[in-house]
Formats: sequence, C-alpha cells, structure tokens
Amino acid sequence: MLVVGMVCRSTQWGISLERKSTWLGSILLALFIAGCGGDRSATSPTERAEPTTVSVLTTAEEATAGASQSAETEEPEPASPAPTVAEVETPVATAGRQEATATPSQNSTPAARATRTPERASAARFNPQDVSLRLEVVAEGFAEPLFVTHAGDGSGRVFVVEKGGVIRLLKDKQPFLDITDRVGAQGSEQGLLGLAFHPRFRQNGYFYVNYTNQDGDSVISRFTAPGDRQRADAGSERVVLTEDQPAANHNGGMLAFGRDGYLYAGFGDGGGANDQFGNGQNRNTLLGKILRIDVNRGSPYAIPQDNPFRGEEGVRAEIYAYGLRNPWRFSFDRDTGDLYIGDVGQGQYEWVLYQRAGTKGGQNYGWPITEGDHCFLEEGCNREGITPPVTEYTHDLGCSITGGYVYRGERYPALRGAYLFGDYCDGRVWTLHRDRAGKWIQTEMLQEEISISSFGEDEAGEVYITDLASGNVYQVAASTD
Ligand SMILES: [Ca+2]
Repeated sequence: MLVVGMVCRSTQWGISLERKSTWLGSILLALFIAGCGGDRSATSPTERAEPTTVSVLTTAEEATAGASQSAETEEPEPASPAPTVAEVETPVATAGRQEATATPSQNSTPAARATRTPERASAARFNPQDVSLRLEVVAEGFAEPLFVTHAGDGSGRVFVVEKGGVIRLLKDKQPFLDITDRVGAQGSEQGLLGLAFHPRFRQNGYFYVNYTNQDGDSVISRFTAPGDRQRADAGSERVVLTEDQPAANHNGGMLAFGRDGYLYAGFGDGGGANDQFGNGQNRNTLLGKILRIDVNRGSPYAIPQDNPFRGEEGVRAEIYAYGLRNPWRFSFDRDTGDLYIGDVGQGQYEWVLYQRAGTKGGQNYGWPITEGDHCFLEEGCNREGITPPVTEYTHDLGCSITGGYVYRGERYPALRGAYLFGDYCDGRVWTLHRDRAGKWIQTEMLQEEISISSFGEDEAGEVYITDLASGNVYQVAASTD
C-alpha cells in the first residue's frame, strides 16, 4: 500500500518522470492505475494508439457513473448556482477523429450565449476538422524546461524556465536569471515553477517568479532586470509571498497578470493524496487556490478592492477561486480575458475549468468534494455552489493535465480561438472550443512521445510546448486540410 500510495500522491509528474527512461515506469504506472482506482488494464506507457477518441463522458461506464446526475442534466436551472453536469453524447466520427462534448459553464444561460459579443462569436469559427496540428522543434538542450513566455516589451524575446532555477533566452540559451542557489528542485514537482513579466516590464524591469525553496516551501518573488533589461540581477529579489508546503507535491506555481493588472497565482492543495491536509475547501489557507493580488500597491502587495472574499472573516482575502487540486497552468485569453485552468486530478480524471472575463471570482471548483465532474470523497455529494469543469478526460488518455492557451497568433489563422492543452504523461494535445450553439467541444489533435510540462506564448501569440524529458521546445504549427 505504501508504494501505491506514494505513486498516487505523485499524480502530477512523479510517475511519468520514469516513463521513458526505465522499465520501472511501466511498473509504477501499473501500480498507480491499480492503486488509484483505475479499472482499465495497464498498458505500456510507450504504446501509442492512433489518436481517435476523446473520452469525455462518452463510454458506457462513464455514462453509468454519471447516471445519478442525469436528472439534473435534463432539467438544468440556468439561473441557479447548482452545478451543470457534462452532457453524455455519442461521439461523432469526423475525418478520423471523434469529438466529445461538455456543457458550457452554468454561469451563462443559452440566451446569454446567444447574445455574445462578436469577439466571442469569433471563437466558434475554429473548426478542428479543418486543421491538422504538428510540433516543430525550435530549440533543444534545455535542462528540464517547464515554462516558456515573453516579456511583452517589444523585444520579441522568448524565455525558457528550467526547473532547477535558471531562466534562459530561447534564441541563444544565455541565462537571464540564475537562482539555483535558493531553489529546491529535488521533488518532481518542485523547482522554479512560474514566471510572469510585469505589464510595464520595459519601464520598470520587474518580473515575478514562483519557486519552491530549499525547505520545500513556496516563494513568490519579484526580481529586476536593470538597465537595458538584458539580464536580471539575482541579488534583486524581493519576496512578495511565502507559503508553507506540507508535502513535496502539488505546489501549483503558475503566475500570470490579468488584464486588470493584478497578479494571479496558482497553488495546489499542498500535496499528499486525496487532499489529506484539507485545504481545497478551507478558505483560510492559500493552498488549493488561485490568488489575485495587487503588486503595484502595498508592501509587499495589496488586496484588490473587488476581490471576492475581501473583508470576510476567517477567509484569506487574496483568494480569487478555490476548490483546486493542483492548477498546473492557467491562462487568460489575450483577446477576451477569459480564464482557463487545467487542474490535475487524483486517480481518474483531469479537467479544464473556465471563468469568463468580468465575472467577480469566488468560484468553488469543487475539489475534493468532486474530482472533475464526479463526486470524490463520498457518493451523492452535495454540489451546491460548485462550478463544474467545462471538459474533462479520464486516465485512459493521460494522467496529468497541462493547461495551455487560446491561440491568438497570426501564423495559423485557422487555429485562432482554439484553446490548446495537453497531457504530460501521454503527450496528447487537444483543442477546446465552443461551437455556434455555445457547446464546448474537445478534440484530440495529436499525440507525441513527449512530456508536456507546459504551453507558453510569445509576444505575437504563437504557442510553444516544453518537453521536460528531452529538453526540447516546440512550436505548435497548424495546416489546413
Ligand atoms: Ca506541496
């Protein structure tokens, strides 16, 4: 049990780090599946099936599992905060692919969707049947890269984050920041985990990182790149926020500025397994949350006036959303400001959460009452107040989601409006978009022998993928069939 337990606890990355390197990975994966409640037979991680079905609530088994909620599904109450359960639909085979669907977030009624602004309607023009994806290697040789982003300063530079504590330029691998002296990266989910440049980086030289220190605790710090902004000063660290971590895994790590100018930060539930520390629903801790803080005011930060729980006793005012297990990458659609979150599951599901721009925040995404769209701690759980995911997939197709970006680049117009995301373990990349009726459509676009640790954007909106295992950085490319 101990071995299985250890494997289960490392759902994000631990098991799959061995995937390509040793046969041990296969054994661990088998143990993981057996121990975490998966009921399929273990397959070798190296076996690759043709990309076909995206099984989001499409198998008979899943339909049965969701049967207890079917009454709610048939008679949704659009104005109610009650959760909406993903629809079970027969996949429609299209050009060798099959699609699965889930209902839109319950916070917009069909009528509201019909009156979306033109920029939202444009998202529906993406049609996965018209597009083929491929990955093009743009750089090799990074050490465990797990993020890629840009500075928004007009320089066109792309920055690659290495787990051990170095940020390098994509172009020539020159170091931009090296803080390996203070980063603790021993655990598979520890290290330098996030990077966000200040929206006025060109003027102030500020950027923010999220890392685990040598005690294993989380640190969000500001650094400065002085002068010509070519290289950061490792001695310029100003700690913004620290958070004790009770276990090595589920540290979150994502940082991103919203269009409101506030810094958003993702934290996992602290780790272990099954939210053993009880953080997901505990609003008096930053663990299991997405935070929203104002780094332009206060010392070291201020709470935005309109944060959802500001002034509420016994609740951390930094919290923007809660009930998260381990939000491994979230992003804002650069056109709409909509928030997409990939949340890593426990033993059976991986899911995408969505929050429309302009919503106040305060959403409860359910963990550990729910795992994805399914009761987790107890059957027949009370889902009142829980915002369900807009899509999910089972561990038949992967084991650890990596949230991505809505493509808004120039190079591949047919891909515009598609949210790209993937799975770390199985190397699958999906698109997620809404059709003209507002229904979410998830489509598997490719599967490669890579360990997708992150997606990222450059200044022009082109999308990249980092492969933790090989050290390669890929650009997502599209062609029209
Ligand atoms: Ca942790």
